[in-house]
Amino acid sequence: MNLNEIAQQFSLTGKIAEIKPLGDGFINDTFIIRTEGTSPDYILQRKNKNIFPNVPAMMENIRKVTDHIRKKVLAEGGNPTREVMTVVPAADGQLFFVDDQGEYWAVSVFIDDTTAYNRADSPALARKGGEGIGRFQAQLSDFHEELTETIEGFHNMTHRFRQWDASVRADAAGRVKDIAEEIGWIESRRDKMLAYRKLVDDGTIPTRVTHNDTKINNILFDKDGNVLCVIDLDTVMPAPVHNDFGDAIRTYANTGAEDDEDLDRVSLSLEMFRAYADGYLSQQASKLTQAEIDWMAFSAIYITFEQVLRFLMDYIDGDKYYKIKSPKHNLQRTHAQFRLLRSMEEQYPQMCQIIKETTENYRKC
Ligand code: GN1
Ligand code: MG
Repeated sequence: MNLNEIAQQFSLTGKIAEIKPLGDGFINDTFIIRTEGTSPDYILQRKNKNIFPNVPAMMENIRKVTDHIRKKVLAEGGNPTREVMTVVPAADGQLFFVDDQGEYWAVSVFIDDTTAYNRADSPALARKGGEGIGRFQAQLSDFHEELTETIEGFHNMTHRFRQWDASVRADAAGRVKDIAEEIGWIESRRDKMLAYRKLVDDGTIPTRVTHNDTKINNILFDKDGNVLCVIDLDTVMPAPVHNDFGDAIRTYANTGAEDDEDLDRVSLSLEMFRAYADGYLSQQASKLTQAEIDWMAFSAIYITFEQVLRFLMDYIDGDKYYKIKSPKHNLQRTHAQFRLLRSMEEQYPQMCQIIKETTENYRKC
């Protein structure tokens, strides 16, 4: 089936004018469906079934979460067609369509007049981004329906190390012998990372409903620079709030690119860190527990470490998970994310101080 035939399986209004690739996600394939006249445009996605083993359950998660947020937006007098994703069902009422190759497709309404960024270009934008994720988490704070874990142990380091040990042992692509140094980066931090996870497992750090993939390009900003809508909801699951904070800092506060070939461009910007933290804590400081606040700065280290591990593990596995643009792309990503991790480790005391001051500031209000 071609893209046009697939798009026609969904309940679209308007006649399809064209379908073109969109964005640069690493997992799903994304297209925009342009329609004629005044009908809305749509986002068409081939969901990666190798990575999401239960796409129907994932779409059901997204339906529940977007229904919940839509009610909140309506109650606040907002615009429900722009401030939350709208999933478009297939003609048979299902939230997905399976094509003749067994591939899973889903459609949502395209929200126009928005901007997506790959990096925060100003502290003002970082502040708005933090505020937007703080609001997103707050909107879901009273969401109590069941959610499926769409990717097992997504940010669970115990699980990640289990996968890691198996990958290194299997050495599927024969690359382990060339990356002893990089493997050492992972091993030397193993205990520290597992110690954090223990606090989640024993309940010291609570679990709430979080996004889990808050890199900056998963957020749509309006023309005034405010967060309009949080997209890419495939990984919304119960998890510590830290995942969203840490993953956002990994992109908002990186002075270089995620896969920068010039490592000297990569570092953590404390200015962006402060701005994002300020926006986030303006929404959440009074709602989080002290343990959540105490581990907030560390979460940037944790998630960036996890990203180093995941990129390197995919390199070891022979590039099975992430889309790559060159043969050593996953290794390049590993190096760039490790440089960011080192920069965070060096500035960790300052990061902690910023979280402390900002929290006190908002708790006083
Ligand atoms: C993937 O799909 P995308 O590009 O938004 C990945 C994230 C990684 C990110 C790295 C489901 O996000 O976990 O942090 O790439 N998503 C999944 O940039 O694995
Ligand atoms: Mg994305």
